[in-house]
Amino acid sequence: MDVLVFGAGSLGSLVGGLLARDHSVTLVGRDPHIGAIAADGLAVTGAFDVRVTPDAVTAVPEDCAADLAVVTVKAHDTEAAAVALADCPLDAALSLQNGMGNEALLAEALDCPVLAGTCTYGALRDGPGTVTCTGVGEVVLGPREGGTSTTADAVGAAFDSAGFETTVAADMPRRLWEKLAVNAGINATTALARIENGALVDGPGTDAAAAAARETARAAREAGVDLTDEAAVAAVERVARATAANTSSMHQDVRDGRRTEIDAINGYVADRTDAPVNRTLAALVRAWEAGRGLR
Ligand code: KPL
Repeated sequence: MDVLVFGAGSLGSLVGGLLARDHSVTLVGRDPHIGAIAADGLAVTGAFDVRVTPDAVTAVPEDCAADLAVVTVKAHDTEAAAVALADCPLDAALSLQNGMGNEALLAEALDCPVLAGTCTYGALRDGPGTVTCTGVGEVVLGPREGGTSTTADAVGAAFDSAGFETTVAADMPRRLWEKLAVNAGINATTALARIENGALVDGPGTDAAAAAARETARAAREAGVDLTDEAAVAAVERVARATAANTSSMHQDVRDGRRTEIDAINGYVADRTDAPVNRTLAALVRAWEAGRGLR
């Protein structure tokens, strides 16, 4: 498959790097990371040990036709991604982003089926031209409204052949809410406490993470999606364990002084239900962003 990965941050680099083992991949991202990949290739370390040589560019190329665009930008950059990809002849697009509503934004702009996806691989970018896989999770993808499609099956087969733990799912709306519960539990808590994901398996932050996940499950049920408190809390524990060595994406954002995805994660939950834990986590991360002039 010809695959365009839009957003070569930590997760996009890991996904693009692993896909490049079996597919023709173009990574779209920022310098100096992209310049280093264009010059010397991309090293994927940690749970993998591979060097691949995908095309690497800082803007969507003129000839951007692809079988698949994988969107991995931060939730607040989805609109910009949709604009950048709007004129590309694509057979399919797949969002592997945190937060809710990304697929709908992409579908408004793109003239191809847009699949929903979740990815629980831990990814850490430690320097230009390298990405470390700090935990092997799972890629789950499928039609964004649920059900089955031949496009989802073909994209699932492409991830599978590149060695990803892959599930093609018919219940993506529920899966997206479950992933939101994982991010609501892990991301802000690890960012505020400056801890790795594994510290939430059994530590002083575990109850706060579980409470944020339970509130997310309630918001899901109020939106008509059947996600139990137990399933949401179990998903947080499972992902914290599988990605124990990972610095969550929000922790990386705070560490590096960047705007976070707080609005699309804990803020999204707090806007939808009575969610004191998510409201507090969102307020604290927003206070940090405001202090840094990031909002
Ligand atoms: O999605 C993630 C993130 O950090 O944004 C997890 C799966 C929690 C891995 O850290």
